[in-house]
Amino acid sequence: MQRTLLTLLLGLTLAAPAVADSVKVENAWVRATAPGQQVAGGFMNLTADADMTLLGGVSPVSKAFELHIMKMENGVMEMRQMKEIALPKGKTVSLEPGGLHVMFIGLRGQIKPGQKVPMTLIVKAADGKEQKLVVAAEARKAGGGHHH
Ligand SMILES: [Cu+2]
Repeated sequence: MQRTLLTLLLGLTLAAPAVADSVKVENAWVRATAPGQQVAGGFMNLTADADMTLLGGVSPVSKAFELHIMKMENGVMEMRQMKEIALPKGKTVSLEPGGLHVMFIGLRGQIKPGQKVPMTLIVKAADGKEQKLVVAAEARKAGGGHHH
């Protein structure tokens, strides 16, 4: 009996560091939309405490959720879909206008300034296990996002 308990406790202690792999999400916001608009961009800063990967996500506000990047191609700004976004240990990855972002596609309704936009990000931890990250982003006016 005692031995079983000890094994169990040791097991829990050893398992603990794997659970510590996490991603800090800061300054999450979504660009508010005009009525009838079909897509919206989402932005945030992501800092992982281990080498992790952002795989995608879901949100109740849209039918689809994609990872995108804006890139200059032959003098034209183009948007490309990304299969995943690497989150290197300790480095803040900025999703911001003109660069990496998440995109809500097939909006179920208008996103108004001040509205909270829920989403669940799916990240792959250093140990290969997938984790869900619940994020509540605030909708801001189109002109409200300043470039730094
Ligand atoms: Cu996009």
